[in-house]
Amino acid sequence: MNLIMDDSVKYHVQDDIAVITINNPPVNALGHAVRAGLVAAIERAEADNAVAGVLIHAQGRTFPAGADIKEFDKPLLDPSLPAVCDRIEACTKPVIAALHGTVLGGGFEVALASHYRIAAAQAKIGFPEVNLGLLPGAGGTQRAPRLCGAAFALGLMLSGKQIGAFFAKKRGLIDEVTKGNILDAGLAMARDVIAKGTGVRRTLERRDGLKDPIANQSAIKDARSGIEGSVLLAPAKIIDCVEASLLLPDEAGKIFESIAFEDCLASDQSVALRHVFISERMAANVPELATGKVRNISSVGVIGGGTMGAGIAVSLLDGDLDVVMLERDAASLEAGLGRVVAVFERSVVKKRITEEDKNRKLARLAGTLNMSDLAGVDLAIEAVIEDRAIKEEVFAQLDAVLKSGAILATNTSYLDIDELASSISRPQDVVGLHFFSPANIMKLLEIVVPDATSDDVVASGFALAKRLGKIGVRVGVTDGFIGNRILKVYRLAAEYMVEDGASPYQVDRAMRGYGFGLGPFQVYDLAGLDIAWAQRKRHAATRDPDIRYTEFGDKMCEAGWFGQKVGRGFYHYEAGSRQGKEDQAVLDLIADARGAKGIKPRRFGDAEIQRRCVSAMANEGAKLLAQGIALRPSDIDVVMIHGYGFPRWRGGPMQVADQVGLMQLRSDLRRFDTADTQIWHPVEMLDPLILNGQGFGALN
Ligand code: 3H9
Repeated sequence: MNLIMDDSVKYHVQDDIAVITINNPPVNALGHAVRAGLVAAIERAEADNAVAGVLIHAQGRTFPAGADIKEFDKPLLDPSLPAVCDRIEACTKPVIAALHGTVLGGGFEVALASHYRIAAAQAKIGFPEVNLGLLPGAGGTQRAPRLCGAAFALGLMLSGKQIGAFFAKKRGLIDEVTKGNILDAGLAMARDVIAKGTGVRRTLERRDGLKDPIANQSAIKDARSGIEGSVLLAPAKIIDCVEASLLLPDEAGKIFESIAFEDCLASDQSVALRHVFISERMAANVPELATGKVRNISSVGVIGGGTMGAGIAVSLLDGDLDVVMLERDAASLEAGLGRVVAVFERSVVKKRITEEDKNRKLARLAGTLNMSDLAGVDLAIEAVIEDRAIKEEVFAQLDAVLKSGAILATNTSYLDIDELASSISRPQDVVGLHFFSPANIMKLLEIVVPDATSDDVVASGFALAKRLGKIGVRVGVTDGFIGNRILKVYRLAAEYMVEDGASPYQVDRAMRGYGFGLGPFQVYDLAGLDIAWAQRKRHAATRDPDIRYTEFGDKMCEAGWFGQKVGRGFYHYEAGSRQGKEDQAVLDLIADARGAKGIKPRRFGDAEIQRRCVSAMANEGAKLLAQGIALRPSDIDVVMIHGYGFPRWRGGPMQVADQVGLMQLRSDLRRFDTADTQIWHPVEMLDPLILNGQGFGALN
C-alpha cells in the first residue's frame, strides 16, 4: 500500500511497519503542515490493523533541524509541536525514530517522544534553542533529563552545542548508532522491536536519568551559579524547567515548560535573536547572485604579511585554498609567514587542530618577493598599509601581472575603492574584501562593491565568504563602509557626552552594562588613539568649522597617550597588564578642555548614555540605507554584531530602534541636540516609515 497524505509528510506501509517520511526541504523544519501530517500519520498507523510498528525518518539532508523559526512571529496553528510529541509518545504501537543529519531542537524532541531511537554515525544532536532566546518547548526539558540526568541535559540546553551520535548513545539519549543506511537500519530496528515484543517505551515514564537525586540537584545549583549576573532570560528558564522535570509529575512539568517557553518566545531577547538568525542568512541574498556567475577561486595571492595579511592567509588556508604571500623584502616575508605558522601552532597546542591538519594547511602556503609569482592566482587581496599611493602602486603592479579574469581585492577600511578601481585597466574585476581583525577569527566580511564591478565578481566574493565560513555583507563605496561609519558616530556620541560632563569611565561602564564587551574608550585604547588622530589631522584642512569638534582626544595624543601600547590612554596600564585603571590626569585634561569651551558639566544617567549611543548608530544606519550603501537594515545589524561587539541578544541598532519605535527614535534625536547636524539630525527617511506606522523591519 502506498498512500501520500501530504507533500511534507509521506506515509506508506512496508510489511507491517508504517513508514512516515518527513519531506520539507531544506532542513525539514517542523512547520504547520509537517506537524499536522505527523499527527495524521500516527493516527492512521494506530488505526491500521496491518501495522505493528511505526518508523519516523526524514528525506534529504537531515532529520528535522527544529521548529520552523519563521512561524514564531505568527499565531501558532494547531497542532502545536508539544501536542505532536505527546501524540507520538501516546501511540499504542512502538514508534522508532531514525535520525540523520542535524537532529536539533524540536527535531530532537520528536525523537525523544518516539519510543526508540537509532542514529546515523555522522548525525549531530543538540538543543540550539538557547541561541534563539528560547528553550526546548516541546517536552525536551522534561524528557531529556529522564534519560541522561540533569547535568548532561543542562549542558546540552545551555550551550546549544551539538554532540555526535556515539556520545549521545553513551549518555542514553539514543539506543543505537549505525554506519549503514539509516532507513534500512531503522526498518531493521523496527522489525526487531516488533519481533521481541518490547512494545512501547515512553520516555516520560522512564527514570534512568533520575536515579541520583543528589547529583541532579547539585547540577541545578551549579547551573544557577554558572549564569549568575547574566541578563539572559532563556538560560534561567531552562534551569527552572529542568528542575521542574526532577520535582513535578510529567503533566505538571510539561505545563511548567510551556509557560516558560511562552515567556521566552514573547521576550524582546528572543525576538532579537531570531531576527539575527534570519538576518545572517538573508545577508547572502544580494541582487548580483541572480545574474553573476561565480568564478573559480582555488589560489589566492595575499599582498602584505602584517597582522591583517597573515590573518587573511590563515583564513584562506582554513578554507583549503592555496595561498601565496607577497612581501617587499626577505625579513618581512619571513615575519609574515612566521605569523601564519604561529597561529596554526597555537591551534595545535590548544588541540583545535592536529599536527597533521597543521602540516596539511601549511603545505598550501608559499611566500615570494616577486609580483610575477602571482601571475597564476585566481584572486589577489592586498593588505598593505592604509595609504592611497601605496595601494594604487600595488594595484598597478597586480594589473600588469595577473591573468585575465583574476579578481583584485583590497582590504582597505576607508579608501575610495571606486578611485582605486578606475586607476587600473580592469575595474570590473575589482572588489573590496574588508576583513576584520583577527581575520581568521572574525566572521564578518564586508564585500564592498564599486560602480564598475561585474556581477560575477560580487557573486564570487559571496561564494568566497561562504567557503571561509564568514558572513558576507554587501556594502556600497563610502568612507568607512557600514561598520566604520557607524563606529564613527558612536564615538562622536560618546565624546560629546564626555565633553558635556560624563566621564569616559562612566560611558564605558554604561555600554558594557548594555552588553558590549568593551566600552568605546577601552576600544580606543586597544586600537591606539593615534590612528583616529592621524585621520583627524588629514581632514583638518577641510573640516567644517561649524561642526562640533571635541579637542580632548587631540590633547591626549599630543601628550603621547596613545593607549595600551604605550601604557597610557584613557586608562593607565601597569607594565605587562591589559587591565586599565582610571586616570585622574585624563579627567583633569578633559575638565580643562571643557572649561576652555565654557561648557558647564552636567550629569548623565547610564540609560541616557546607552540611548544616545544607540540612537546615533540607528540614525547613521538610516543614512546608509537612504544613500544605498547598505541593502537592508538587517545587514547593518549583522555588521554591528559580528564586527563591533554589539550584543547579539539586542539584535543590532536597527532592531533596537524598531523595538523602541521610530517615532520615539526621531523625538529622541531631536531632543538630544537641536544644533548638531552631524549625528543628531533625524534622517528624512524616518518620516514616511513613521507615517505608515512601520519600522526599519519593513525594509528588510
Ligand atoms: C525549536 O525547535 C523550538 C522547539 O524546541 C519548541 C517549539 C514549540 N526553521 O543555516 P543554513 C533555513 S527552535 C526555519 O544556511 P546550514 C535557513 O533559514 C529551532 N528555517 O544551512 C536557510 O534558509 P534560506 C531549533 C530554517 O547547512 C536554510 O534553512 N533549531 C531552520 O549552514 C539553510 O540553513 C535551530 O535553532 C528552522 N529551524 O545549517 C536550528 N533552520 O536558504 C537552526 C534552518 O532561505 N538551524 N532554516 O536562507 C541551524 O542551526 C542550521 O540551519 C542547520 C543547517 C545546522 C540546520
